[in-house]
Amino acid sequence: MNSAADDLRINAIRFLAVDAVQKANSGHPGMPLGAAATAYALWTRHLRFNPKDPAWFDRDRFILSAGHGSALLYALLHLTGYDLSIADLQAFRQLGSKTPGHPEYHHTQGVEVTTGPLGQGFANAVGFAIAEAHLGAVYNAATSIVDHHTYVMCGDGDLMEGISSEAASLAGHLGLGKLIVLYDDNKVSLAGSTELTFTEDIRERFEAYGWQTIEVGPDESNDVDAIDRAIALAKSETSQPTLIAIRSTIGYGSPEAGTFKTHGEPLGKNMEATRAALHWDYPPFTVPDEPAAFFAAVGAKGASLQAEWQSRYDAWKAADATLAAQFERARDGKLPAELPWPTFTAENGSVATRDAGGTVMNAIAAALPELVGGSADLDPSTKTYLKAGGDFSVGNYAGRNIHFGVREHGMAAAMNGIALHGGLLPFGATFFNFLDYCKPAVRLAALNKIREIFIFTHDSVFLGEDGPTHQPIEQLAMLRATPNVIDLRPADALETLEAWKVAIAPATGPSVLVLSRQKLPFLGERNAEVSRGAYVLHDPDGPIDLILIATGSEVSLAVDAAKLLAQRGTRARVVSMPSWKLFDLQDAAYHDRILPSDIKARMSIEAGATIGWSKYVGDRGIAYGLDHFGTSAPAAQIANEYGFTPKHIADVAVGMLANV
Ligand SMILES: Cc1ncc(C[n+]2csc(CCOP(=O)(O)OP(=O)(O)O)c2C)c(N)n1
Ligand SMILES: [Mg+2]
Repeated sequence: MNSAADDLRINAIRFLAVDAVQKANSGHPGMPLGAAATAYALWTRHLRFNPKDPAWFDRDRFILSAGHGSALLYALLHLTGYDLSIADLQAFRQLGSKTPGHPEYHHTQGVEVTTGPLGQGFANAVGFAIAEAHLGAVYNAATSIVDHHTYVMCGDGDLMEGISSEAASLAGHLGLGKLIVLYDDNKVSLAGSTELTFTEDIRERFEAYGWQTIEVGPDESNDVDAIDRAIALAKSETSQPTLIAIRSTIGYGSPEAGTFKTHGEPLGKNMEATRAALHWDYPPFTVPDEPAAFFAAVGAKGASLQAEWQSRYDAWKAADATLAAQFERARDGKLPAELPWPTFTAENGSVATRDAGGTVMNAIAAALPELVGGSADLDPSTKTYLKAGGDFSVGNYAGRNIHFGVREHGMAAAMNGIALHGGLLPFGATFFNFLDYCKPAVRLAALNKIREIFIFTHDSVFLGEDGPTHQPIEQLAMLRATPNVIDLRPADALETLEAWKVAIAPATGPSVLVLSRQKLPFLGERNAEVSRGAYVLHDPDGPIDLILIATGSEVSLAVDAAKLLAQRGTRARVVSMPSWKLFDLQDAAYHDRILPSDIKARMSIEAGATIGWSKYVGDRGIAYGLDHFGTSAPAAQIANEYGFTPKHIADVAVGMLANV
């Protein structure tokens, strides 16, 4: 049984949330009404946070995976003293407000990660917990400076999404004991009862993954002490993640409680009845004095929690200034002044860019300890294993190679969590075609403006025999169309090195390295200006007749075609364009220097979808690519079949010249 004070405070959360939804005439009241007691127990009795310093490094992380319940989170942030006013709540879902429809990382203090696409927050949380475990193993010494929990609130929808299975399986395997999921088990989702869709035994499912599971029954779902006990039990289990299933009632208090009708519509005509049922006699957006003072005190406790940590931190820092300097540099997202970059010369011969990438990563790894990551069971192929890094595993959380298993989506979402936790720079690798298996998380990395590195190898039909199921066609176009993503498709080992320099730099979104399976010739010692997106690789003697623009493995093909053209008396410039996004960021003068506006005969060459290339080749030019699926055959046969040969390219270019 709750005290009257507890009930009043829980109602304060509930009604701030539903009043915000009502005023916006848009949003989701059901989840906040049903899950407020859970949130209350967690936030007032367990969560360690400091509203006055939302970036306190050792705070517990709270992730609302059920992002549609944003009003619940905003109510908690307001009440506990974050920078979120009643006016902000009243501006819920309005243009430019701090209270967007779903929680957005860059908009609202206290929001750890943007959520809304169901399942993502759950999988992000696994990354947060990985980061905590790794940093603790690396940096904690006599004193622990990284020692906190990752809490998630999720709903049925999160656990229905496939990504939660990947992430939960990984978390169980890795024994992430400080990960605690509060599952709002209300047996209703947007369109109806879960009887329609979702009837497996969730606890058995999670136990099979290696989780501890706890249930808070229907009679206890608003009982603060019962929820409190469950959380305490979850914390006491340190070798397994915990799922607490709280058998709650969606829309609690509303005449339509327990039905999907409360999920995503303002209470409207049911508002008065809901207020009456929960004995809430206050006008909209009113917080009575006692709850206001109570929540303020809970928030204020954060300052002393942080101060206590700070004194431990100071002692830790004094004991090992070098380690502390490394920690703080990585925490602040800064790079070392110098890194031991490898060099590539003609003597290296032909090198697949995936191999060059592996060489670069391994060369800088020791000097860049924040670089952690892995692949979706492909590192022998993606060449992304850090040879001296050790494996992140139970008993060795200091390991830097994370074996994500065949779980691309879970991998990418976990990377987002690792990056947003702070202190680390994650990478993740798979075949380029399997970008499709992690696209939703890549998109959120872009929306969150996360600095992290995706490494996609086997980047075109020239991967050969595995055939069209594995050969990417439309993936480059998709990445280039995604805001904030930096596309990088280097042409040789030297460009791969330069691409890595771009990728680790503090950026406004993820970098994507698109690398070849096949060997590519060294294109000469030069200033490979990957950071400017495109540069002139080769210029003919005398005035330019036409420009060949190519990316990645097609750049050497363009060079060979230019040589053939020269023999025929046609003077071709070759532009290597490893990144559209970076080129587009350059000024008009640079654009005109690389692609002079008076030269209309321009041909792009790329073994992928041609959509978008017209912006560089213009309406007189030709975009040469692949607007169909590939085929299973050795790469040389594929090149012949699709006309990716110097002779054919030269012929097409000459034909273009005739028509300009
Ligand atoms: C990937 C994805 N698919 C669909 C939706 C749309 N959607 C938002 S909430 C929801 C139902 C979620 O059900 P549940 O998690 O049980 O939340 P509850 O209704 O209990 O609040 C759906 C389908 C979404 N946000 N993300
Ligand atoms: Mg539900």
